Amino acid sequence: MATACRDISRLIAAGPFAAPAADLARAAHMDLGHGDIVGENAGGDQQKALDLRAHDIVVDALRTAPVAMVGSEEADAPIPLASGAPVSVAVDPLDGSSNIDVNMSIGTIFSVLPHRSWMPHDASEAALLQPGHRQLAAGYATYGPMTELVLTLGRGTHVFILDEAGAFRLTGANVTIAPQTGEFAINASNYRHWDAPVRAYIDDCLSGAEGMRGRDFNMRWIGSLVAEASRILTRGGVFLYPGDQRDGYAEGRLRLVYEANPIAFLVEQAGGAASTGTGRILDLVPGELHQRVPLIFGSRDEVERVENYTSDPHSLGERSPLFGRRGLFRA
Ligand code: AFP
Repeated sequence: MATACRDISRLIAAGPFAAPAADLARAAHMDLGHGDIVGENAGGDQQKALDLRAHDIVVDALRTAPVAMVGSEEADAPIPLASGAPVSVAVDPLDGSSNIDVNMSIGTIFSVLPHRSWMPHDASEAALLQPGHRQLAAGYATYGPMTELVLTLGRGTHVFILDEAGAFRLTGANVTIAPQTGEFAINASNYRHWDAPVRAYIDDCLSGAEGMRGRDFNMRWIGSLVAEASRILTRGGVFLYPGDQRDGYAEGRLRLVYEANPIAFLVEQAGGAASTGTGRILDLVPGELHQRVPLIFGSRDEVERVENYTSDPHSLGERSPLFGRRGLFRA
């Protein structure tokens, strides 16, 4: 995966000057700009040329490793590789592709699972449908001002930066997320579609020091999960992509197997929390490879507060509608 991430980093950095690939598969994509739309994936998301190039690079790299199969956001069904190998990999080869054309940080997210050999060949997808707490490793690369690789093997979360020679060098061992935060990340344009608990939580953050939280909050939204995760690992914060009332968004936008699970593993190993809003992400048993899931992760105390807004509606009542900036009385 490190080799693949290094090669994807170089491809992205080359932008419109990327050299044609050696093999036909990539060349077929190479006459397009990174951000050109070339199709649609299993989940109905637009596929850009770079999505497919990154997918090709990852699969090619995994063919040289002891990997039984790979499940990719860019392929409807898992791809069988080395029969009898001990692990399987689930991957989002390029996350944040809506940021390609505007030169914003994007990334690759991966999850490593123990491979379970299944008798019926057509059950191969089932081998990837394991709860996230069974992951052996997880990581992501962020292709930004620096190319970083954030990795866990189940003993802490560690940060590596790609150097000029093409090696990932450890720059942060056992990074931790502060349990409290004053910064939230959510796409606020969806406010009218959120359920009441999410609206109440964000309202309270926006009410700031005059409101029930008694402190001001800052907001960030990059539109790239890996960039948000790196910021939260660095300075704390809480990320929310809840389910909402829009068609197709009842379970949010992010994918459980190759986005939420690896991020959740990394975040928990750094002392943070990752939830659907009502339960731990890593306890979920996936029903299918490309299923979506609501995702709230980051500073543990803040994730638990969001869960409380959902599980304890009475907590919504703590905030008297009669007091506060918009109430009848000034507190
Ligand atoms: P794309 O890969 O389609 O750009 O989606 C990126 C993403 O899955 C995740 O990285 C972002 O946090 C989230 O979607 C942004 O979603 P919105 O565009 O709805 O804000």
